[in-house]
Amino acid sequence: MIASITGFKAPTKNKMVLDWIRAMAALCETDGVYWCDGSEREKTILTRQAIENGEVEELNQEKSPGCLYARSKENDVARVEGLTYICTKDKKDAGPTNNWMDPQEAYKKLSEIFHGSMKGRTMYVVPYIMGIPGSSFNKIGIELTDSLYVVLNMRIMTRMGKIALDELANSTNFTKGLHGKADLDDHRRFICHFPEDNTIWSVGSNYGGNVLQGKKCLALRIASWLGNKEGWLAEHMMIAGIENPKGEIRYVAAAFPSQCGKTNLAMLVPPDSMKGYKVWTVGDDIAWMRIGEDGRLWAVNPEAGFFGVAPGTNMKSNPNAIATIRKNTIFTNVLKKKDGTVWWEGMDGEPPAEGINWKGKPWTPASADKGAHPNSRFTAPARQCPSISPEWENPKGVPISAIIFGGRRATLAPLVYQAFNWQHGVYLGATMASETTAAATGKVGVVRRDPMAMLPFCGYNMGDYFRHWLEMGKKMKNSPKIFHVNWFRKDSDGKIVWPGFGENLRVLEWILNRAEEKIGAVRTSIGFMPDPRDINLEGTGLSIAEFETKLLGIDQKEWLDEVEAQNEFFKKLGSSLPDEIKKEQQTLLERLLT
Ligand code: OXD
Ligand code: MN
Repeated sequence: MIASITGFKAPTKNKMVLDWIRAMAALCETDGVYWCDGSEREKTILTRQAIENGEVEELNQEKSPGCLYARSKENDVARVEGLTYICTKDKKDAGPTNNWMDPQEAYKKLSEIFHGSMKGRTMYVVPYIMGIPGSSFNKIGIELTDSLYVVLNMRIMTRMGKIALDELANSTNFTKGLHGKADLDDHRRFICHFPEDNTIWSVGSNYGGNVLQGKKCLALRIASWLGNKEGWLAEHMMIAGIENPKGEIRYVAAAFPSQCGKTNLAMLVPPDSMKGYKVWTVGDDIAWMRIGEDGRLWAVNPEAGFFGVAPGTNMKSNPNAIATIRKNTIFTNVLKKKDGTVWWEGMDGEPPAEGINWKGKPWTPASADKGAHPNSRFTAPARQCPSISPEWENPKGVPISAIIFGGRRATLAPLVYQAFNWQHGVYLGATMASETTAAATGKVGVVRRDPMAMLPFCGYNMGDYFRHWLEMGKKMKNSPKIFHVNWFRKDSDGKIVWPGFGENLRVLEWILNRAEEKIGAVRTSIGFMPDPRDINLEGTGLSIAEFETKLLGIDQKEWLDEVEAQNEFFKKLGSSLPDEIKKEQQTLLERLLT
C-alpha cells in the first residue's frame, strides 16, 4: 500500500510548484513524494498507514468513531517562541519583539538539518487553502512534510488537497512550506518565516502550533505581514455572532492570548437567565478582517477546524466543544483510558481508575504526573460544532460590531471597559498584558505584555503593526467599538470573582448595547465603564455593591504602576512606537492624576 502511494505523479502543471518540490525533495533526499488529494479514500489509506507506523493510535471506534490518539515526544508539547524566527533582509522589519535571523543564514542553517532528513521517508505534499474556497480573501499554501500526523491534522484544520491545487492553477502566489521532523531534537528545532519570499520552514518539531503551517505560521505571521502591505488585518481573534431574543445577530471579534478562553467564548451557551439568546460560532482562533464597501470591518475565519486545549473542557465550560469532539477528532497528549477513550484533567465525572498518561506511562489518580499534558489538544472539524454559524463559510465574512481585547490578570484590569474611540482602543490593545500559559514553553503565570494577543504571532515590526491598526481606523466609516475584558480578576482571598464561561454573555450583552449606543456608561479615567444596573446580574450571586468593588474598582496606585510598566515595553519598541500611542498613555496618566 505504501509503495502504491509514493512516486512523483504530479496532479499539476504549475512549473513553479513542480520546480520547488523537486528542489525540496532533493534537499531532504526523500524516498518518494505523495500528493494529497484530500479525498475520503485517501484519509482511510493514510490513517491506516499512520496507525501501522505508530504515528497515531486508533481510539475505541464504537464510542469515539473516527477518532485517533497521538502522543508527542516529551520535549515537543508546545510552541517554541524562543526558536521561532522572522527572517527579513533588514532586521528592523522583523522588529524588536521577534527573533530575527538573516534569511541567507537561516536557509543555510536549516538546509543542513533538512539535508538527507527524509531518507527512508515519504514527503507528503499538502496543498491547502486558508479561507473560504473561491473567496478573494483566500491565501493558498503548500506544506511539504514527512509527518502523517501533520497531514491528518491539516486535513481537519484547512481545506486541503485537489481543491487547493485547482484554485491555485498556474498562479505563483502561494506560501512555500517545508516541514520535517528530522530527529525531533530541540537543539535542532527552528520555526522560520521568510515573509519576503512567502516561505515557511519548520524543522525538528511535530507540535501543532509549530508545524500545522496554515495556522500560526501562515494565517498569522505571514498573513499579518501581507495584511500590512495590502491593507487588511490578520488577528489572533475568535469570531462569534450574538443573537438577541428579537432575532438580531451582531458579531464580535475577541483577541485573548492562548488558553485564555477564546474557544469557550466562541461556543458559549447562554445562562438560564438569558433565555432567547444564542451564540453562533464563526471561528475560535484567527480572524482575517477587511474593510467592506459599506465602511465596516468584515471578518472571516480562515480555518476549517479547531485545535483546542483539552484540559478544563467539560459540559460546564464548553458543552459545544464536547459535542464537537465526539467523532472524527485527533486527540494529542491526553490520557488514554482502558476502554480506548480519552480523559483529561477538568473533564466531567470522576477520573478513571487507571489509564496510560500523555507520557505513555501507566497512570492512576494517585500518580504524581498529570494524566494529560496541560497543553494537550483536540483537533476537530468546525462543521461538527452544534453552534457553528450559518455564515461561517460566507466568502464575504461577517460585519464586526465590537472588538474585544482581554487577558488573564488577577488584579488591575476590571471585568469590562470601553475605549473612548478607535485610537484609544488601539492603545488598549497595544498595552494588553496577560499571565503566561502552557501553550508556549517557558514559565506559566508570569505577567507579560502581549499586544492584541499577537506578541508571538505578529510577522513584522510591532510598532508598524500599531501604526497599521491606527491607519485602518482612519479608513473605516463605521468602525467597530473597542472593549477590554478580564474574566480572571481575583478577590483578596485569591478567588476568581466572575463566574465566567456562559455567564460572560452578560458582559457581551452590555458590550453590544454600548456598540449600538443603546445605553449610557460611566466615564472613568481608564475608559467607559458599566453602570452596574445595566448588567444582568440575576442568578450570579453577586450584589451590585460587590460587583462594583470587586469587578469594576480602579486602584489608582496599581494603574500608575501599570503605566510605568508599559514604559518598559515602549522602550523596547523605541522609535517605531507611534506617537499616538504615547499620547494616549500621557492622557491616561493625566486622567489618573486629576
Ligand atoms: C493556539 C495557540 O494553539 O495560540 O491557538 O497556541
Ligand atoms: Mn491561538
